[in-house]
Amino acid sequence: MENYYQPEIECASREQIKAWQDERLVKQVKHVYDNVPYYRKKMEEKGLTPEDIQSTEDLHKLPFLTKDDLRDAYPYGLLAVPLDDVVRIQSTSGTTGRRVVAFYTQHDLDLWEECCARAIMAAGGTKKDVVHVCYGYGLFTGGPGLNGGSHKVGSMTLPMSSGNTERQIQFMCDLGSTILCCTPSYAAYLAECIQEKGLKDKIKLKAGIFGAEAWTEEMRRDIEQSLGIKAYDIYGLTEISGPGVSYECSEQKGMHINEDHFIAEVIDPVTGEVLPDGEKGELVFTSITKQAFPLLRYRTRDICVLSRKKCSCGRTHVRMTKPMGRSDDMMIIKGVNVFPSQIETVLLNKGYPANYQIIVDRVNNSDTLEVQVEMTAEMFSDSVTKVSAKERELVEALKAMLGIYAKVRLVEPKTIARSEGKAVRIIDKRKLY
Ligand code: DLL
Repeated sequence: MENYYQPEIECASREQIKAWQDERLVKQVKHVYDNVPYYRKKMEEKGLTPEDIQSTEDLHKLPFLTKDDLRDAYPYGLLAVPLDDVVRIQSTSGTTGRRVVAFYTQHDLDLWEECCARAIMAAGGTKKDVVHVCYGYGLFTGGPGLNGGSHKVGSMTLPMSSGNTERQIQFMCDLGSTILCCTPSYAAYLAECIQEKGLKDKIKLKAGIFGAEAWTEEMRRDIEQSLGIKAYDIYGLTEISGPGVSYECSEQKGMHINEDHFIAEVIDPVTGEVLPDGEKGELVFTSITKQAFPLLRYRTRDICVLSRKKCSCGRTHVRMTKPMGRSDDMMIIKGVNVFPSQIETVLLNKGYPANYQIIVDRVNNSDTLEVQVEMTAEMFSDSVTKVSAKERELVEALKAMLGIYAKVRLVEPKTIARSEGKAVRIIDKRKLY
């Protein structure tokens, strides 16, 4: 079994990483120009030929790709190899428009699974582990990605997929799962159920690899405490391969981006200008090793900060912060920018569970914000006066964080729907008018 902790790659010198990126970028631009008429046209509109791209210093000259391009080019317009060479597709849920379909050759699947294997090893995984994957399988990349990564590590893999929480917990106890892979919101739900059933002593989990949706440090702390594990973040997106584009190491100070496969930039989302490390902006990825669906300068809409400071784990690949929100997840309420993560931070700091819903509406031409939060079982037995006092306390704390008034409604335990995949936190009724 190969070892997917690869210090010669993950701890390579910055010069070596740049040399890989320079060489692979030049090759990739030519591959795309020759095989993807849609992108060639975009380059030609800017007067560019592949010869204009000689190294990563020239990357900024290339045109961006956005989700709109993916939709325009659906389904085959960005495919860069003959269909005969494609062995798999994965797809996004398509809730905000047409689906995005990503294509993979066998080589692409191998490199994607290798990235996931690195993430599992960085979370302490070895072939002795029992990796319990309850990300969804099928078109969503979560299940297949972590499944493939776990195979590469040589761990026994439980391909549970999402749902059937009873069965998840039973297998976890019976088969001794040691590493849990799912969305953080589902991990929190599993923790709640395990606690209720009094089964905490029966589980052997030591680590969790959680991603696919935004989650705060407060939520990490809660999950770690309730499951008795170390919780690692993992990031990725279907367009760029799936989970494993970046992952946390034991230091947990940002996620290392697999820079031998992906070049990361952070740009000003309004002007498109490339920002220096340390500045907050929109993350942009260029795939430099993928064959079938090699996106150049793809705008993710995820807002984060990059750092190339040395990490004490020894890895040298650039780190990204947890996405602080998506530029398209950001709510503008009464002219103020509000991210769901700000609300989550307040709630968890005040001791509430991560079961909440944000409802935005417009009444008499003015935006309204309501936060519904589940009470804990203890709070539920409190008097009405005490509950009202708690609501007022939350209103104040949210005002201090967001700068605007939010109505708070404490609701009975277990009234907010649990999610088995990505949690739906925001109901923006303004979009329905
Ligand atoms: O969510 C891939 C994935 C699966 C990542 C399993 C991690 C674990 P998509 O469905 O295409 O792919 O959604 C991609 O999800 O642009 C982010 O906005 C968000 N996202 C992914 N990982 C994280 C994370 C998968 N760790 C979109 N923290 C991305 C915050 C995340 N947001």
